[in-house]
Amino acid sequence: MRNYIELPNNCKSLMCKYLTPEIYSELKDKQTAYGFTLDRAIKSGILNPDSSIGAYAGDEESYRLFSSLFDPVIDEYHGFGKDDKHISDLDIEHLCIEHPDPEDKFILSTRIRVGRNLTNMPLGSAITKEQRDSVESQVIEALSLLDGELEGDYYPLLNMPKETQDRLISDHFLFKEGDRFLDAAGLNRDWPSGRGIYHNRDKSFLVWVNEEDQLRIISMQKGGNIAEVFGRLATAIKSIEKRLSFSYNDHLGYITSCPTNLGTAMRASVHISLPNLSRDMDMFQSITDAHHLQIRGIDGEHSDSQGSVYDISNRRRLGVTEIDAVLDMYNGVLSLIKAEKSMTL
Ligand code: ADP
Ligand code: DAR
Repeated sequence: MRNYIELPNNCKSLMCKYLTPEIYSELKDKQTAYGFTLDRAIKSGILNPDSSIGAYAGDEESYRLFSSLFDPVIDEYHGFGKDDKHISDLDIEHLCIEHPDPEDKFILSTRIRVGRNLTNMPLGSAITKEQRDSVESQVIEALSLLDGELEGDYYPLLNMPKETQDRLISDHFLFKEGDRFLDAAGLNRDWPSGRGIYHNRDKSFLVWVNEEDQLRIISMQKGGNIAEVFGRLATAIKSIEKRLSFSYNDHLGYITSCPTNLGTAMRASVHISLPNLSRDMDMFQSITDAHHLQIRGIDGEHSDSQGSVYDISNRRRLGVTEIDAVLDMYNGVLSLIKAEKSMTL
């Protein structure tokens, strides 16, 4: 066991910022009931100095046992203190919004997802192959009971034809493979065993199994009917929660592998075309900053935008409700569309 930690020189992450030699010395010999250690929590950030966060939890206990590191990381990312309480609200009646782009001039598609992990199980970085396969079986069983619009089938990644997998990824339905951050965090161990995707007939409702979190519950469709996408997701979560118990506490909300997803674990996004506004990225960024939004490329995290189409989503996930998170995105999209219209030649 090392008595010190040598952080990478060009390390940009919050983990590097807050992992002082004193905190490393305090935490280095501790391990959770599932045997998860500080060294495993920070491995992704050590091997990937360009990480923004640089640490993953191996279980719910990690956030308590390694709180000297996780608390300042969570506070800086979410603006959420160690004594703050999280409140969840998935009641569709509380989302009073209009269609932001009724003529479908700007918004190509809308997607809202939440991450979930099962209680009484370690998270992906600490889980064993047997436990992960058990999670897959429990989730398949719970999803098989869905009916109506949510009815669908589960497709294991194991033995999935490569062309099927590639098409699902390129069509924005399936997670990518080989993310180096997840790899270094131990989240890709035993790949592809235990991983797969459930979806309904028109792929408007999907569930990823055992990627970064044990479930990513996803509602998505063409166009900008944000209320409809949220309603489908809220209904699905309520149905699935009748059969599965999700890891949650009143401080951190829904427990996730990455601290950025704690709380609501929700990312509400649109793919939106902004050819005029994207000529003034300072103005573009000022609008997204004002509404606590992230700008991403359209092929998932760490991808570049294509042409003038951007993935715009909420950044705040902890200390806000699911309704607040969707409203962050909704209000930001209204402002972006207003700015785009004002710049139309
Ligand atoms: P996550 O929300 O899990 O972080 P990513 O950003 O990695 O997801 O994206 C996962 C997949 O979902 C990618 O293929 C991405 O293109 C797709 N995606 C994300 N948002 C949208 C959207 N609004 N419309 C269509 N596809 C989307
Ligand atoms: N790549 C890791 C995690 C950043 C947030 N994205 C997630 N959780 N997919 C980093 O520290 O940059």
